[in-house]
Amino acid sequence: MGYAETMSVRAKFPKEQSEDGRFVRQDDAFRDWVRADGSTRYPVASGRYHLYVSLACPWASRAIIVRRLKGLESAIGMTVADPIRDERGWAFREVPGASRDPVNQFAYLSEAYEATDPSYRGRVTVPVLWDTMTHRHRQ
Ligand SMILES: N[C@@H](CCC(=O)N[C@@H](CS)C(=O)NCC(=O)O)C(=O)O
Repeated sequence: MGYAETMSVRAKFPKEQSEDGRFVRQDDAFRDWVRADGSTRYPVASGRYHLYVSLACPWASRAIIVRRLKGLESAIGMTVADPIRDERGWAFREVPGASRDPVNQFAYLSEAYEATDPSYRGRVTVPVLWDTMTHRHRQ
């Protein structure tokens, strides 16, 4: 007998629950590639992209590690969100280990999603790679 059959569970993310109660992660809505060969609209360019992360997130931590290992810290800026979240989601504020957003002055990461696609209704997640030229973000 599965977990969903034995307990009445209210899903944290109802839109991401299958009929039989399993968590089905939302697809990335903004996935693209930064490439040097001209095959995408996102060329390799120092200073063009900015990474928004939370140190509390394993996916974001992976992006932070790759940025360090590839020696990209001076080419890609990074802003860390407050790990303590309320219902408004990831926030950029002056608290220990986090900071305000020096690039777009976003108070909340949701503003990056709103700027990219005002009709987006999914969850607002880190990491986000922001393109300062097109003013759009990639996940
Ligand atoms: N699509 C992202 C997902 C990352 C993700 O789930 N991040 C979590 C933190 S670990 C998040 O931001 N969650 C915010 C929320 O669900 O409201 C990826 O694979 O990089």
